[in-house]
Amino acid sequence: MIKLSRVFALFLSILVISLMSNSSCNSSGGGTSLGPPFQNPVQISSVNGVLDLTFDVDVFPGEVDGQEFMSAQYNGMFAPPTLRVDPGDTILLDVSNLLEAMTNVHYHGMQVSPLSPSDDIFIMIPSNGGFQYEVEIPEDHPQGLYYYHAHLFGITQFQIMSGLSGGIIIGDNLEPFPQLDGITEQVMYLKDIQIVDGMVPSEADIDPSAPTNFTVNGQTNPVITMRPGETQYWQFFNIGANLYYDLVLDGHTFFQIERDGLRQTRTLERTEILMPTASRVGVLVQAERRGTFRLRAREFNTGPAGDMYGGATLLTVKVEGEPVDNPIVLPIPENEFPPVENLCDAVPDNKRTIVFSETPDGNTFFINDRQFDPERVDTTVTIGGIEEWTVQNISEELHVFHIHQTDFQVCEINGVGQPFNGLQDTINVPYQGQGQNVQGPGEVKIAIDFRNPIIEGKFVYHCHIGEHEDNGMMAVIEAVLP
Ligand SMILES: [Cu+2]
Repeated sequence: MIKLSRVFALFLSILVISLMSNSSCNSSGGGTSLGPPFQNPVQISSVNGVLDLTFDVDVFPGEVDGQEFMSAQYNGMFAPPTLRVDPGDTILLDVSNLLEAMTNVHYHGMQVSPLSPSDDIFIMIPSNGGFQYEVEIPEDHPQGLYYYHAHLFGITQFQIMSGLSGGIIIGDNLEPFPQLDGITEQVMYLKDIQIVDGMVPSEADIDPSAPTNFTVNGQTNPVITMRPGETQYWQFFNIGANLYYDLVLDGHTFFQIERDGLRQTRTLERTEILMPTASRVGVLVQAERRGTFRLRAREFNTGPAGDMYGGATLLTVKVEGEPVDNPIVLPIPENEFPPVENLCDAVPDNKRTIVFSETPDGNTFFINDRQFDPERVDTTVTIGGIEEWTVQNISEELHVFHIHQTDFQVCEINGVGQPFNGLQDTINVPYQGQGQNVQGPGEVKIAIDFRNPIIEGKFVYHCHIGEHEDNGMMAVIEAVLP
């Protein structure tokens, strides 16, 4: 939602853009000039089953596309390390909070205990305080793309935009596919940052529609070089505060094999991938022919009461040199994918309806007519079952449903049955009246797995658009043993 206080600034910036003949403004296709060679974030791997690290959370200097800024970061990195762990490992994360505000860390998508000192988002680390997280990853944990981020109600949007989010990769998602042995794997953090007077605007002043700086791993339009016929595995992490990414790679098809830390049931061939806030997607990319190709986030509108994100070039692929001998044959045959249980086929143990709504000014957000209250339990589930939840959106902008500690399968969108592609932990919920033949609320029907006893305790489900979550669109769920 565009805040009125921002409209004038937006008008001015549009005026400036239109006056600049050779603009490379960030909100209008930014980074049109080629950036530096692409760099993966630093990786830190577990040793002997333990990943032991310390994060100093403080205000550090940063630089994006030639603009210097100061923002809250982990160890001085806007694109902090990718944590590499295996099922059965333990993450020991010692957080030292040197900010003036409180903070905490959530382990997004991971099926781990929500109890302290594990993935407990009710922990609030005070200014000049510290906390030692100990997150035990079960031996049977799915392998794929997860992430860590600040999750402190009321300032999550601000802290994530400042830089407090980074990737976690569990195990080896390519392991079932021997033909992919040894291919180049790239980590791509999709993060944007708004900079005003050398700082991220305050929580109240961030407007998701305002001009922003799109980055990949903190770089602006970095360049990846590939040989004709070469196949790479690109791991997209949408770990920014608010934005959807509607991704295209000019002249190429994405061969999607993973979503939200979970292998798909088969290769999904896509010319476009819509990544809601907080989603992760793993794709195989095969360089088609010599040339220069752009990975772009297309302009995206979240609805009549929503936001408009300008498009941007995220990175550029230069395909050059000698063609590779014997390119890998894509897509991967369906029978090579390990089987996944179809949760939509199960008879649900319980059915619930969750309603997302907001005030007409778009500044206050609700789930089932209530704003978030950490002291109240909104939903109690009995561990051991699969539940069918109907998530309704009666507002005129999109929302992103996310639940902690578990995953779900999308069974229907606006009453239309969905193909079984696998499980996920984020889903876009259409807005009211979206689509040609749809009257009434946007509606997504999902089957959620509540069988793993490790989820015992209190956690949350919410809209993962930071602005909405911070302004009330979050609820407490308690999973109890029967
Ligand atoms: Cu929302």
